[in-house]
Parts: sequence; structure tokens; C-alpha cells
Amino acid sequence: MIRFTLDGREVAAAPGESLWEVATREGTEIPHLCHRPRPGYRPDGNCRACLVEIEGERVLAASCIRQPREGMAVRTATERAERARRMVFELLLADQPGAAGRDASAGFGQWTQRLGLSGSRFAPEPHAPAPDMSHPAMAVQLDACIQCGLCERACREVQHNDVIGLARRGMEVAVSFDLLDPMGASSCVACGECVQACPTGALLPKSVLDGAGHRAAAPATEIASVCPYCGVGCQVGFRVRDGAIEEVVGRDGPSNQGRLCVKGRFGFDYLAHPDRLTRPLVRISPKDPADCLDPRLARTKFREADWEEALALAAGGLARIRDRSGPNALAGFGSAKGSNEEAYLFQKLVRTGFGTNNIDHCTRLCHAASVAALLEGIGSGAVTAPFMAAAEAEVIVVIGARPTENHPVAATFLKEAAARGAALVTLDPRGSALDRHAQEVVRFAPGRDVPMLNAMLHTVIEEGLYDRQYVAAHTEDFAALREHVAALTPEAMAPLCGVPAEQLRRVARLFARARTAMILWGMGISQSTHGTDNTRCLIALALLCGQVGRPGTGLHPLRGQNNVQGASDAGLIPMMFPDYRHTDDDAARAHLEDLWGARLDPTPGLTVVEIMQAMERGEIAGMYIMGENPAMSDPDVAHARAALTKLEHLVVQDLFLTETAALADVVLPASAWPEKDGTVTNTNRQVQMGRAALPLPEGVRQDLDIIVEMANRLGLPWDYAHPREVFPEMAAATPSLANITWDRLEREGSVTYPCHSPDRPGEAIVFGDRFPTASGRARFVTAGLRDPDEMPDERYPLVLTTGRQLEHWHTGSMTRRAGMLDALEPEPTASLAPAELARRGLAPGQRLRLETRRGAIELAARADPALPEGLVFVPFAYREAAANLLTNPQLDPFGKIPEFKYCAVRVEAVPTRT
Ligand SMILES: Nc1nc2c(c(=O)[nH]1)N[C@H]1C(S)=C(S)[C@@H](COP(=O)(O)OP(=O)(O)OC[C@H]3O[C@@H](n4cnc5c(=O)[nH]c(N)nc54)[C@H](O)[C@@H]3O)O[C@H]1N2
Ligand SMILES: Nc1nc2c(c(=O)[nH]1)N[C@H]1C(S)=C(S)[C@@H](COP(=O)(O)OP(=O)(O)OC[C@H]3O[C@@H](n4cnc5c(=O)[nH]c(N)nc54)[C@H](O)[C@@H]3O)O[C@H]1N2
Ligand SMILES: [Mo]
Repeated sequence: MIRFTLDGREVAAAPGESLWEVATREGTEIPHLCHRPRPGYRPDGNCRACLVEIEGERVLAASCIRQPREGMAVRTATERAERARRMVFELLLADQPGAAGRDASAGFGQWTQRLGLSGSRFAPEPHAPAPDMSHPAMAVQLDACIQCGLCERACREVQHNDVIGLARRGMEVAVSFDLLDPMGASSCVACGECVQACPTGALLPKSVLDGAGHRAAAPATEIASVCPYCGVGCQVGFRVRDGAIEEVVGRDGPSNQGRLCVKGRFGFDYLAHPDRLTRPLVRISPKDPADCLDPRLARTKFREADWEEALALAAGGLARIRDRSGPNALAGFGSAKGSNEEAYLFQKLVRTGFGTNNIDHCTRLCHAASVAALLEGIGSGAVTAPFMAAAEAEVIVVIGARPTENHPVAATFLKEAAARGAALVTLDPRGSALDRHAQEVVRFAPGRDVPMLNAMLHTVIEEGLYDRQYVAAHTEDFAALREHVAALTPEAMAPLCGVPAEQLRRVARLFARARTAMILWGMGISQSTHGTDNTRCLIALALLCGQVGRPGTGLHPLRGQNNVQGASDAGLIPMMFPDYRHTDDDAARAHLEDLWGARLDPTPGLTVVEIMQAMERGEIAGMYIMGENPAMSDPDVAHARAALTKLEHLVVQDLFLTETAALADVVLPASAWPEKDGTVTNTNRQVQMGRAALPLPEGVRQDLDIIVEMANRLGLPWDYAHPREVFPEMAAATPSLANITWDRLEREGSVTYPCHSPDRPGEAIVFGDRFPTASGRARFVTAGLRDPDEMPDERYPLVLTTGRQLEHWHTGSMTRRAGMLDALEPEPTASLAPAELARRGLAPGQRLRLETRRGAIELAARADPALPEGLVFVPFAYREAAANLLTNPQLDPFGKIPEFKYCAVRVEAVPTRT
């Protein structure tokens, strides 16, 4: 502690604390402009708005960058300091478009008001820069810019995007995007961090502007909730005016610290899109898979119904099938886009109302293989550490994931760690924006993780780099692993995986020698017929090197949907009840039978793709689908659509008439996330509180109410009126939620599970002493070499891989109805390496036909230098060129996940019509 006096009072500062921070903590306000006291923002001391006087010093000091010394005497309110600070504001005000900049609610406007400044004695700068309105979501009006550099720090040092810089020299210095591009033409990824940081309104979201380009009104009431897109679980503030979201800001949540990405900031107008369903629909004409291609046509096959009739038909159809053909003729898909409470009630409805365990959700298409391997290896399917642990890691491995696009806010923390000096290693067949921050970039052949990772395991063992103590104390089956990889040398594996033996050794050594290292992975690992094997190798690598259970270490499968962790925990899984207790675990079943007052079936149910297959065979005749779109997201979707069409009775509960809803018998219009209360659990195991910010559109009902109404009509006497009434029961069924209550979440916003006491934060990092397996030890499981299921051949000579884009969400149901996002990525594209295009005589923009053994689509060619030759990438968000018409439904034998990342494909130019 450093002791000094502040305005005559004795105060103490912690090491590293600035004068401004101490003063603020002590309740003494000092103006500030270029200083943003938020995590990630370095004080810069350039604007001089925070000057204070230090005894014995001639020059006033910028308090935001000045640290106290023992015995120093600091005065914040001397006439000289006050005059100097006032002068700073007055000089800046001279050039402002208005007495408060362009945003009276931002820092500059607030301080000029507090200082009582309404005008300036100085002459304005004669040449005000022209506004730049080129970006669809953000306005750049540099007449209000005070060159505080906050936007540059926001872009470079907080989000690590390196788009904004200060260009030109001297008096001409100006904020610029890339090389003096208009913002809309720059490489900006529209995270909006700069807008959130700007203290004058020089950067503003277009949604808040008045005709003159000022913020039209004071910011609207802000409702604290969580972002409904990805599993990062950013805390957001929805600012709502006149029943609509006007603006979204990042709140200081544990997984985002105020940061957001383009979808979380600008992707919400889908809520009020004209396609939004507001009346229940009942089928009047026969089903036709072709309706999936055209929602307008699909709409003509339905009539509107009132809720009473629609619910009676919806539940009646399911009850009829249950009573006629037995419970296993029914199935349900719950949603990872809703709340924990909804997921919990949905699976309870299927298990006790339908009477079957045929309940699953999109996790089966997602981290199913990761979870299978994690449960088998370490006894738990969730992450062992939050991605924030990267801050303390020496080595960070990212494999088969593109967080800059799919978990953009998590990516900022990985980039931050790399900037701090951590060695980032990216392993992927395709390059990504993260590579620029990496020490090692490993590009390998798609589908060849197992040989690549086995070669690394070999190196670690053969070179004696593994952690003998850790292996002896915490693992079993090491001998089998050692024997298995003995012959799998880097030299032998290099030709298979396409990585030079030397690089394989180098990366293995880097990882093994690190004091702390973590592994993050995604769909490139999981969505494969050897996804479980891929994950087994990653687990083995971490265990061998003792990289689990300490700060800066861990296994982190980056979870995808906003609530896929919670939905899985809550039991939307066919072989497991809530909290991953097997359906054939007698004790678990007895506990739940008691809690639910119902008999439960011990036989595991069918998984997503198995349910589709059972529908095709006519064994499943009725389904209830909430918040999933399998007619777009399943592999080999022509088959999936045919199977859905065969159903005798399909109930779909969604926001839109999706491709799946187009095949329903009854469609129930449901609440969207910003319209509801409920908890969600993110990739870091943080359970967070979401709050309704908007009223329900007229005619729409809460998902939770719809589930309860369906349950009532299937014979269950439920009367839950609010998620708060569901939470305690869910917690009773889910021991992992111990010490987490609705009230606590209301108060604290976020609590990590497991949590050992009601007044302690949860355990961010787990399994330091023992694993939750029977023996308390983790297990090595070996992975044999196998080819991908379908190899390229003469007829289909290239490899097709599918995935995502930053701006779009999965099947596009939400983001293709979000104006800003769709404006940024408006049409389907197939990306190929420029050399691959050239070799085939194809040009970017040209129309291509992609054909696989299952189907064909047409879309525009895009050149992507990050792709290796021989690989074609297609995102699966576009109905008009649905990638899943092409994909291979072959399943991983353990995780039952399909081969979304690899199949053989032919690419040709579409002949231009003459
Ligand atoms: N913008 C956006 N963000 C999203 C989503 C979205 O739809 N849009 N969806 C969310 C969901 S549910 C999920 S699951 C996550 C998914 O997030 P990610 O896991 O990042 O998903 P993908 O982009 O599908 O694939 C990841 C990477 O796998 C690589 N890959 C392909 N084949 C192989 C291989 O054989 N081996 C390895 N190791 N890698 C390979 C691809 O090149 C790609 O870089 O994103 C979440 N976030
Ligand atoms: N080719 C290919 N296919 C893939 C993948 C891939 O990489 N490649 N990835 C797979 C993965 S990882 C995943 S997770 C799946 C995702 O597959 P899905 O979960 O089927 O995809 P989404 O588009 O997210 O579907 C969510 C649906 O919920 C609706 N919805 C949103 N919010 C709410 C709500 O609050 N209530 C209700 N009732 N409905 C709501 C949306 O309108 C949308 O129709 O796709 C899988 N499919
Ligand atoms: Mo996913």
C-alpha cells in the first residue's frame, strides 16, 4: 500500500492504482474523456481532462496515468487545476457540432453540462470533416471527434481487430478505418466496441440518430439480460423505446466484460420482422417437402386458428398416437435457444407426458462427440476451465474452431492473451483471422486429426516430456496409450495429415513444456465420424502433460448455442436425465420418479438422426419440436424433410414459419429471448439471468406457457406460471445447481456451477484433485486411424466442408431476418482457394453447381485464400442453397454425430443461359 494525501486526506493506493482510480474510489470526481475505466482499456492520458495538482510539481498531472508515490500531496480541486480542465473542455467544445457533441449522454456531453459550459470563446476549426454513413449500422461523424483515441484502443487493444487507426499527420490527424477507407468498405467486423467507447458521439449506432445526426434522445431504459446468439453468454443491456430495441450495449458480465460482437449488438430486428408468427397455424393442405423452399407458398397451406383450438389439435394429435401406438411412437426436440426452465419442462413433458426418452436437441449435431469422450475420459462433459483461463496460460491451443467468427468475444480474450505473450497455436485445415495472432499455425488435411494428434502424443511420450507425477497420480491406462502410439511417429503420420514431422514435434514440445496450457476446440473436432476419437486424443494430450485443474490450464469445448450447456444439463438428452444421470441408473430414476410423481422408462431414447431414421421407417409418427430447425440443420436434409413429411402429426413451436414449420400440422407462435425471463448457462458453466425487455407481440405466447398448456392437454396437472417457479424443482433434479437459486441469480446476474456455498462464487476451474469418475482418475482412451467415411474419387474429386459465417446464425431463421446482418452477407457462396478456382477455370462471383451423392445446390463462387486447394466451404444458413442437401449423414459410432465437415463433392460452373 502506498500512502499519500488527496485533498488533504490520508489515503492509500494499491500497487498500480492511478491517482484517478484512488480519487474515484474515495468518492472524489475528476472529469475524464480519453480515460474509460472499464476492463481492457489502458489509460492514455492524452486529453488532459483529468489534470490535478501535485505539491512540488510545476506541471499539472494527468491523473489517469499518474501513480501516487509515498507521501505525495495531491489536490484535485485547486483553482489552477479546475481552470485548466475547464479550458480543455472549452477548446474541444469550439469544434463540436452542438454544445454537447453529438451525444449528450456520452462522457463529453455529461461533463460539459456538469461544468456549466454551453459555448466556447474559441473559433471553430473551419473544415469540418464530412460524415461517413457507409456502414449499415454505424455513423461516423468526425466533426465531433476529439481524437481521444478511445476508438482506436477499443478496436486494437480491446477487441484486437486492428481496423481503426489515427491517419495523417499534425492538424490533419484523423480517425481512419484501414487505409482511409470509408467504414463500410473497411475490414471492420462491426463489433461496435468503438461506438460504445466514443465519448462524443462521433461514432454512434444509426438506430439512435435524429435527422441532424445527433443522438435523438437520452438512452432508453436498459434491461439487463444475456445475448441470445452464441455460447459465450455476453451480458447485454437492451435499451428499449416504444416497445422496440433501440440499441444494445455490452454489460460487464464475467464472460464479456462489456464486449459484444456484431450479432449481439446489431442483430435484433428479426424480432419485429413481418415474417414473425403471431397466430397459431393449422394445416389445411397436404404436406410437401418443396414447401421448405418457399415460406410464402408454405403459408398458403395453413389457416390461422385461435390458441384454444390450436393447442387442442396440437396436443390431441400427440395423445392419439401415444394411446394408439405407444409412447415410443413419439419424440421431441427441445431447444438450446430457450431458457433452462423451458428445456427442463420440455424434457419432463416428453418423459412423463409422452412417456418416452426420445428427447434430444441440437447438441447431437454439435458437441456430442466431445461430450461422449469427456464423459468417458474425465467423467464430466462440461469445460474444465472458462476460456478466460487463457489469461494465465503459456500455451493456448485452438483446434477445429474459428472463434473470431463463431465466438467473437471469446476470441478477443484469446487475442489478448497472445498479445500478452502466450503462445497461441491454431490447428485447422482452413486459415482464420486468429492465425495472425498465433505463434504456430498448423494447416493439416481435413479429417486427419487422429494421425496428427497421435504423432504429438508419440512425441510427448517418446521424448519423455510427459508429466510422470501427474500421470501416476491422476490417470489410468497410460501403458495402453504408450503402446498404441509407439509406432505412430511424426515421420509416419506426416504424409497422412500433411504436416511436416518437424512441426508436429515442435508443437508437441511447446505444449508439453508449458507450465500452463489449455486446449479449446470446436466443430472441426466434433462433427466427424471419428469425432469421439479426435476428442480422446485432445484429452490424452492434456492429461499426459498435466494440463487440467490448475489456473491457466484446461479442456474447453467451445459450446455453440446460447443455452446448449444448460439444455444438456437440464436433460434434453435421450440417454440421460437431468445432470447426465443415465436412464438406466436405478437410483437416479427412483429419485426423479419421486420428484415428478411419474413412472420413467429406463431404456435410453433415440438421438436426433436416429429419430429421423425412425420417422422414415414409420416407427415414429408424432413429434413436438420447439426452437429447432432440423429441416435445415440435419445432414442429408432431403431425407430429413421426407421423413418429417411422413409424420402423422408434427407440432412446431417457433418464431417463424421455418423450413421445419412448413412441414408441421400445427405451428405455435412463440416468444423470442428478449421477450422472456429465464436462466441460461454458457460455455463457461456460468448460469446467468435473462430478463424480458420487450412485451410479447400480440397473439404470441411465452414458450413456457405453451409447454405447460401442452402438458395439461396430455394429462399433466402442471401450473407453473413463471420460470421462477420452475427453477427450484429443476435444481432439485440437478445436483450440479446446488447453491444456485433464482433469487441469487436475480441479485448477482451470474453464478458458475459447481458452487460450494450460497455466498461463494462457483468453481471456475475444476478437477484439480480428483475427477468425477468411479476411481477419481481420468482415463486414457486410444484412437485408431480411420479414413473419413466418404473419400473423394473421380466422380466427386473435391472435399466439401460446411460451417458458419460471423453474420449468420445456423439455419438463418433469425439472422436472415436481421436487416443489418443480412445486408453484410446477403447470399449463399461456396468458397474455394484462388488456385483451385483458377485450375478449374472458375472465377469469383460465377455461379457454381455443387453436387454430392445426396444432392446438388447452386450458388456463387467466392475466392478464399485461407482455404487449401481441394477443399470447398459452404455455410449452412441459406435456404436457397441449403448446404445440408449435400452433407453425409454417416454417424460417429459413440457420439452419434454426423460427418458435417467432410464429404466428396463435384464443382462445376452453371452454364449461362443463352
Ligand atoms: N456467427 C455464428 N456463430 C456461431 C454459430 C453460428 O451459426 N454463427 N453457431 C454456434 C454453434 S451452435 C456452434 S457449435 C459454434 C461452432 O463454432 P466452430 O466450432 O468454430 O464451428 P465451425 O465454423 O463449424 O467449424 C470450426 C472449424 O473446423 C474446421 N475444420 C473443418 N474440418 C476439420 C477437420 O477435419 N479437423 C479439424 N480439426 N478442423 C476442421 C473448419 O475449417 C473451421 O475452421 O459456433 C457458435 N457460434
Ligand atoms: N452442414 C452443417 N449442418 C450443421 C452444422 C454444421 O456445422 N454444418 N452444425 C450443427 C450444429 S453445431 C448445430 S448446434 C445445429 C443447429 O441447428 P438448429 O438448432 O436446428 O438451428 P437454429 O437455426 O439455431 O434453429 C433454432 C430455431 O429456434 C428458433 N428460435 C429462436 N429463439 C427461439 C425461442 O426463444 N423460442 C422458440 N420457440 N424458438 C426460437 C429459431 O427461429 C430457429 O428456427 O446445426 C447443425 N447443423
Ligand atoms: Mo452447435
